[in-house]
Amino acid sequence: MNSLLLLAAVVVAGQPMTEEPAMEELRSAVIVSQLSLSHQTAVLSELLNATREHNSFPQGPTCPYPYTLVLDECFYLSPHKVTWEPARRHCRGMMGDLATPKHLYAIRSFLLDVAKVEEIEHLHVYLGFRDAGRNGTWRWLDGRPVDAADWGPGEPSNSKGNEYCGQFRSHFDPMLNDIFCSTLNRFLCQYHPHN
Ligand SMILES: [Ca+2]
Repeated sequence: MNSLLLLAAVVVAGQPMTEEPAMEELRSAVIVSQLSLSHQTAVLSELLNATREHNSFPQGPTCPYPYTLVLDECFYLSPHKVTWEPARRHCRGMMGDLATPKHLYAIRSFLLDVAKVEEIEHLHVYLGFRDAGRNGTWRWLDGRPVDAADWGPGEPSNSKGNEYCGQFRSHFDPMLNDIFCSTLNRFLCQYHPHN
């Protein structure tokens, strides 16, 4: 034990005095480096949390102009009135078709909002459904049958035997109506980027 202490004393005594400031500098550098690492770890941890938070609210789809996003689909409401076929041609000319919305009540909300902004009571618009065979079989343009529960009160009425085009009435509940294809209506297009 004594010889160890003696050896330590010799070693310490043998250190040139000039090395002590160097050791201090080294110690300081190590401490600074540790602090820096600790700071970087904290910053990285914050970034990781922010990324997790961002990913839990992923950015939804967006719509190209002049379409508007309603839930996860893109729609365009015409300001002018035309008959059903020109309405469809217009929609197909803008990378879409007459609308075949998945959520009719979201469309109702959208149209009621538009009506409020335009200071009108309600909106009648063409949508993408019809009785193409004129035999009472109503389908959306995407092939789905029209749900019987979506027809307005007393509809489809097929007045005078020739209402073959689909209309949406924002102030009715449910909203769908069959109407003459030659009626002038505003219309709702839906964006289909792969059409
Ligand atoms: Ca009708």
